[in-house]
Amino acid sequence: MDIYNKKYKKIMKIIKFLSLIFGLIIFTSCDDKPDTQRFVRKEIHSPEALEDVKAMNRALEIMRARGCQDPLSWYYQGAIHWVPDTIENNQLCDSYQNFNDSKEAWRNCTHTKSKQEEIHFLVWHRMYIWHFEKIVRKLSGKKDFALPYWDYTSGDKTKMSLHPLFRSNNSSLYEYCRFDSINKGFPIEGEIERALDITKLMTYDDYQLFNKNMDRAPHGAIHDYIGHGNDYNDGKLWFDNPITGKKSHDGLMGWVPTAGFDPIFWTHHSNIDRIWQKWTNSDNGQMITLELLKSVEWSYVFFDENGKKVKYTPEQVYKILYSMDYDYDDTKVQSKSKSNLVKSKSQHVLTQSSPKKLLAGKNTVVNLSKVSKTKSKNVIIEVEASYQNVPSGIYEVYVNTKKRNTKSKNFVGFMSFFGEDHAMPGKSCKSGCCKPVTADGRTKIVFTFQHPNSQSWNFHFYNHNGHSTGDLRIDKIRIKSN
Ligand SMILES: [Cu+2]
Repeated sequence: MDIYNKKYKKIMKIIKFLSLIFGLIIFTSCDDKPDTQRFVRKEIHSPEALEDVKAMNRALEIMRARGCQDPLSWYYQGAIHWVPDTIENNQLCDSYQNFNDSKEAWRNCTHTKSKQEEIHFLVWHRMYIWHFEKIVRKLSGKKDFALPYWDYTSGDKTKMSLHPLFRSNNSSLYEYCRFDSINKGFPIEGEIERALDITKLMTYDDYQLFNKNMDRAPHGAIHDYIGHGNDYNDGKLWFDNPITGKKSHDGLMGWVPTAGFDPIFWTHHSNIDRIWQKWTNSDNGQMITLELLKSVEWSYVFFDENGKKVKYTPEQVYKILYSMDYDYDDTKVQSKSKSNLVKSKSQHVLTQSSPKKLLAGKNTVVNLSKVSKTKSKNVIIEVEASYQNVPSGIYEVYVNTKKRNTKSKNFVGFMSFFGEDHAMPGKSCKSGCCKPVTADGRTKIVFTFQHPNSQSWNFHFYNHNGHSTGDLRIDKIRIKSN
């Protein structure tokens, strides 16, 4: 009996040992091949990103060699963002002469004048660059490829310069139709640096307002800068535009219909996507709701890495939006566990004024005479402006101070005009009208900011060089309860 017992214990020990080894094998093999791989988007100048930049270069070389009919070509992918309405004698794509020749999924970005579809700005671009990333992964052969991001809001001069592979003229990531300073290796500098301060942006606690203000700066500011530098209204810059085949004051990035053709576009939007996720993860951040996403109809059609069309319903977009297969090297892409703040929808006007004041010189002051009485901590400020000629440059709005400091509590926000010269001919408006106009026939634009409540409202509008204001006019300012 004793011997039997000893043998039994020995066998049990062996079984235990074997099952431990077996379990370990299963565990480690699972670890090696996770069901869902997560990709890491890296800061473009970091040593870790170098292989990804090289992979992007390889892929773009292949994509540039493919014809514009091919969804995996450089041209097709750029045209999904937008393509000029007419291109006579199109050297790069002879099957496209005007917008009637548009191919599936072309001309779909969310930068149009109506501003209705702006609610899709961050979401659509997230989906767009994600599909591009899959294509590059496949074509480059780099199985863990992730789209690098250009960290221009860091304040670090090295990070704010263009990656060498994007400015070496034998690289497929090079584009000569850019503001030459960055192609020469200088960091982003000058007046634009003010618009890259995201301090105020990160204080927003409302998705719509965050999305709107992000679109203006840093997003629009970077497009304008790469397209024309700080002072493009001077009209000194001339580019041979390879997309239109004409001379232009705009580099590719400075104009919506050509922006998607400059490879820098992808790393710019990778950073916009990262800042959005950083905000989402912060205490102030809010997720977009499905209801909001569905409030304006918009097309989500892309191509996968095999060139197959993928069409998403809003529900499908919403399902994957915060559970993407990538993270950033400093930010996790994830949904929020905290539920959205429920806000009262009953905004009402506390005070308003219709100054109809043309901006002149560096500083224009607009005073609101009436004092607003409300107990709420924050208010909404709506600045309704209009113009005949699209203004250029960046404008800073302050309240109750002459001092310019984008970190101060008097700083209201930025106004910029990227996308304002962009209508949608031949495309029926999805919602509302294409171009809101004032009673006297000027193009209207409304900037919406959140700001701490105040007893007096003396607005200061700044334009750094004072001569690019064109005929920009401040028509109305409304202070609303939040
Ligand atoms: Cu953009």
